[in-house]
Amino acid sequence: MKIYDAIVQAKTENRKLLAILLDPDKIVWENLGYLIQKIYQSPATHIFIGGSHVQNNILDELIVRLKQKGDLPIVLFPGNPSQISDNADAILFLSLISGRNPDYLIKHQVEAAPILKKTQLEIISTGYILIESGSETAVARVSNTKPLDRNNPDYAEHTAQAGEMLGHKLIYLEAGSGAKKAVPLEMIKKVSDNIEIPLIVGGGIIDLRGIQKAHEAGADLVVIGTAFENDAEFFENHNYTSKIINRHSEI
Ligand code: 1GP
Repeated sequence: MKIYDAIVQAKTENRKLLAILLDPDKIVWENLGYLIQKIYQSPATHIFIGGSHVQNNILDELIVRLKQKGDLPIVLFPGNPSQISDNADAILFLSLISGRNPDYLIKHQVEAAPILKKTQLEIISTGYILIESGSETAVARVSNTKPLDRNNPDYAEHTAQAGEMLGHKLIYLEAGSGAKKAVPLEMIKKVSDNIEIPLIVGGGIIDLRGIQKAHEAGADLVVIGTAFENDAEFFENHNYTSKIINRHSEI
């Protein structure tokens, strides 16, 4: 089954999904074996890979190592068109629809198109919406865009709806990696209640309760990056009760 179809099916069945985000630039390579072991022992259903300055050779090696040890779907979450590896299973083909910078709305996508045409990657068009999170995040700085007001869920809803009408297959509400404040739960609920396509939420979620709350508010897939990066035992010794799909199932 295609990765996107499986996400839609999980949404239909109200099975919640969880992605661990790996930034190859931040990985301590000596510890990679241990890190991979912890990923496959965790409740994660997907592995996302992305970062700001990733080199392709590092990306390829990381994916090969991950695939040697397990079979979670590996989804590229690229910061720019150089971060494409045919070894992955899919790519979130992002358009930063909260921003007004044409480079991140369409220019990078035009550059990536001929590269993607040569790969077997499943391409998942994603409306990417950056939400203000208490201080400037790397994604706001690099993209040179202004995040949406975190106190205006209506505007986030309309932005997500426009993304859906434009044909995006996923909406990603992003507070930014290492954000001080995660996406407000009220905003997650408002957006989730008013779009049909699956909703990804990430940025600034630091504990299992935060994952669970985002799921309960309506996120179909939650992304956890920094917290796992800082502590590979993040998922251990916690009583996580949200309905995360078992990683050994068909996804
Ligand atoms: C960033 O949403 C992801 O793009 C994850 O953010 O690193 O804060 O978990 P964190």
